[in-house]
Amino acid sequence: MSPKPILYKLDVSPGVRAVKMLAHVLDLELELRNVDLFNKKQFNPEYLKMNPCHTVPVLDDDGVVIWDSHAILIYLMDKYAKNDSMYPRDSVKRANINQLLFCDAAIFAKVIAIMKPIYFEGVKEVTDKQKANLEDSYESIERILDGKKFIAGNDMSIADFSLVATLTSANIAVPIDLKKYTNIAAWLKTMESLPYYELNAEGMRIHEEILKKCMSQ
Ligand SMILES: N[C@@H](CCC(=O)N[C@@H](CS)C(=O)NCC(=O)O)C(=O)O
Repeated sequence: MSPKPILYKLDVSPGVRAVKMLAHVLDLELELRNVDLFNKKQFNPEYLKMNPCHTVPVLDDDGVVIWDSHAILIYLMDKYAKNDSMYPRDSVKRANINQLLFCDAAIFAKVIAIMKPIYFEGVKEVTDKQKANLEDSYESIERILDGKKFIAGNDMSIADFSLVATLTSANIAVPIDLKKYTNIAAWLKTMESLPYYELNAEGMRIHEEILKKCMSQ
């Protein structure tokens, strides 16, 4: 029998939370190993050999190493899903989900550009430009969700996991106006009602605590 896939992680990371939610849905047990990003353990030579980009999450599935959360989600679906509803084999449906995963990666980059200076460089504020950048993404997501229950349509997909993790982290730095973005509000409510949503919420709360502490010191 193959060993459990190993997930190198820290729960503050949106990508980690997305992978944990999918693993839960797939009923896939992971061996969880924390990587202490706050003490720069991701720069250890051993870790860099596995992930030259020094980030979490990393999945090691019996020697198959994947170091991007979106790629991990796709891999887990292809390898472990009993049905493909969250990442259909149909090429048009798949292209739609792929573009949403890339959209998530772009929003995530905006979030990290805000968080890193606050976490590591003593910055205390989010600039107007950073706020405007995220607002632009909120507007896009609001438009994408128009007339849909989930981000890719009426079925939940892996893109919902990526985006809910990223947007709930973004919301900590630049609050999402749920009265203005009513489609986002409805979608968040749906996601929050998932029985395993705590896998996102827990890490997000830790993230919020650390961020508030950094900004008030
Ligand atoms: N595109 C990557 C980005 C992952 C990423 O940047 N993770 C952050 C944590 S939220 C990280 O590990 N940062 C540590 C570093 O850059 O050294 C993914 O989706 O997995």
